[in-house]
Amino acid sequence: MSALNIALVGNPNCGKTALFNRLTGSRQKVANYAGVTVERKEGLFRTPGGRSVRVLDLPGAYSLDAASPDEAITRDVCRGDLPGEPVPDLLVAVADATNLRLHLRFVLELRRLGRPMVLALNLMDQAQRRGIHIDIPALQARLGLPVVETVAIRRSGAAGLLSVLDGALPPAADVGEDHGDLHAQVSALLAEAVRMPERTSRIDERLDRWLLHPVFGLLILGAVMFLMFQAVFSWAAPLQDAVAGGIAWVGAAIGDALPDGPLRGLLRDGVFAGLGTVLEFLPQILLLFLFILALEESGYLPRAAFLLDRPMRAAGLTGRSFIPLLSSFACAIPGIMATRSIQDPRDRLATILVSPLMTCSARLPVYALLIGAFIPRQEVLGLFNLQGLVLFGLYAFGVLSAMAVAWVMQRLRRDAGEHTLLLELPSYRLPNPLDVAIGLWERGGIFVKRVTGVLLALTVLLWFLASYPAPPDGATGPAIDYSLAGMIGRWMEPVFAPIGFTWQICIALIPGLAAREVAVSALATVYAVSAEGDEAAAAALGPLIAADWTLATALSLLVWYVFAPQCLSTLAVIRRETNSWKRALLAAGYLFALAYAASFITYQLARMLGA
Ligand SMILES: Nc1nc2c(ncn2[C@@H]2O[C@H](COP(=O)(O)OP(=O)(O)OP(=O)(O)O)[C@@H](O)[C@H]2O)c(=O)[nH]1
Ligand SMILES: [Mg+2]
Repeated sequence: MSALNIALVGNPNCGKTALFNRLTGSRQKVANYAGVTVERKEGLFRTPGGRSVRVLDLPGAYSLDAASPDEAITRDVCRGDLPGEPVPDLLVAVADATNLRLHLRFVLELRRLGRPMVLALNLMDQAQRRGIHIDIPALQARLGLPVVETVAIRRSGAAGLLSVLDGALPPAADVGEDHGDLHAQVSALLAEAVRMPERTSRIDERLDRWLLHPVFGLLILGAVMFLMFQAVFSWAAPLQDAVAGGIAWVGAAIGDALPDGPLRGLLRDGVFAGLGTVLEFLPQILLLFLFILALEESGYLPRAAFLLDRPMRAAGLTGRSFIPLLSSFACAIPGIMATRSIQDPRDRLATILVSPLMTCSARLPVYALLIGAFIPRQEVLGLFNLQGLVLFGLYAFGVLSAMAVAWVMQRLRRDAGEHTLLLELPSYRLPNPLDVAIGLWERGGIFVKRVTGVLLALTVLLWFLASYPAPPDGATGPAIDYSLAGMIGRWMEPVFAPIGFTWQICIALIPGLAAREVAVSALATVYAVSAEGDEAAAAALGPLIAADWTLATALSLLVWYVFAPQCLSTLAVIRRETNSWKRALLAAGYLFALAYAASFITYQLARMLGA
């Protein structure tokens, strides 16, 4: 017997993906705001009764009249209009039980499709907590559909749905006497089957009074963001020291254990110097993700989007761009994907083009290395740490530049359409520590995989280039001077001399084009190979560059990293999401131009000021 095809459909943020994960045991991204899922995802599972089921998780939609690209996917799957995608045998309409007035509207619209359908009332735990009483048999009779209760975040929370799947397929929904408007029908259903307490959520109201306040709200938002960046620098420091200590110890052990020769060189100066330096930043990256994950689950993000709508409009974006841009702090790729929930195509394009300016986590190793080497770790006003302040400044610089670019783009376009921001504000929720821990584990895993995959390959390649051809007999300088990499670096040097880059930086930029954090491991490799004598090679990269570069060079490189589009995957995603090579090239071109210009100004200014 072939698998039963079911699809999870419903308004945004009702828990479709949580239910999908519960059914299939997978770990698709779940978060407490609308528009998390932007693509359909399929999974397979077997019911307790032994039936095999193929389930589709769909992007949330408010109606079948799609307004944004992600909603269009849902509409097409429900109608069977998507080529290569079979019409689902059963639609599982998912509704947030605490928000039925909104969610039942879409359920009624889906019922009009006349397909076999079951209604899953999700978030029943929350509904019960708030004293919402739902008369299931009455609702079932009124709708002419099986209705089940689910709690997607609980272990056995999908039992009711599973037993429906094990039984005979419900008949096609009856659309016979369905006319009249949806709004009136929802009111009638609610009147008959749902009893709500007077106030649905007092906590939400109280919190919103402060968090959505035009002045305090913005202040609190600023404080949250600032805390996040301070934490990344100060709280991670002890952990980082521990990691760095461990790495140094392993490095020394390798150096001692191996006989002198190419293998020792490759392992110690190539693999070890490269990977070690990047791994050192894992604690900071995890801390950043911890903040983002907790914010995502809390329900605060749509509020922040709402608060920032007005200032963002002044810059030519809207509050809708906030969540995609915030995700870009972790990585621009999910950020760019998240723009699918933006309805206006021009707003969406503007958001895509500026999202690489949000400081992604891959830049953190570069920033942290340079800040650690050049900025003293001192207290400012007895409260802040200067290194944290500089880091915050770099993030802020990225954000301000994005606003400036968006503003220019808005000037260039002619139709300045006004859309009001309609955002659903979800209930506040304390993030579940276990979920956050799992999320961290996964993202940490992705980082380590990247480090050990692409990075390792590029680092080893660079080590070969930096070590061969070997210096001639009687040569006095370090080996890299005679190598291929040395030649390439010297050949590039004139182009980058006006912005203060040394030839070693030029070499590191090449593998760094593939992914930003590779530049750090590349620098480590270049310096390890170019160091004279073992002591220098064993020393960490920070002190080496602190001795070799001027402050002006370091500042110029920091600013370069604010802009330079050194990430092939981001460019590939831009090309896919805009469906245009031209736009991907436009993004790369404008970012490189900005990077060069900004570094030039920084370097020349810093030199004038004597840095
Ligand atoms: N308390 C509780 N929380 C739930 C339940 N189901 C989902 N959630 C939470 O609700 C939020 C939204 O869940 P998602 O699964 O991302 O919702 P979605 O319907 O896939 O949302 P979109 O992809 O944006 O359409 C997350 O914070 C979940 O952890 C539930 O039954 N009870
Ligand atoms: Mg989802």
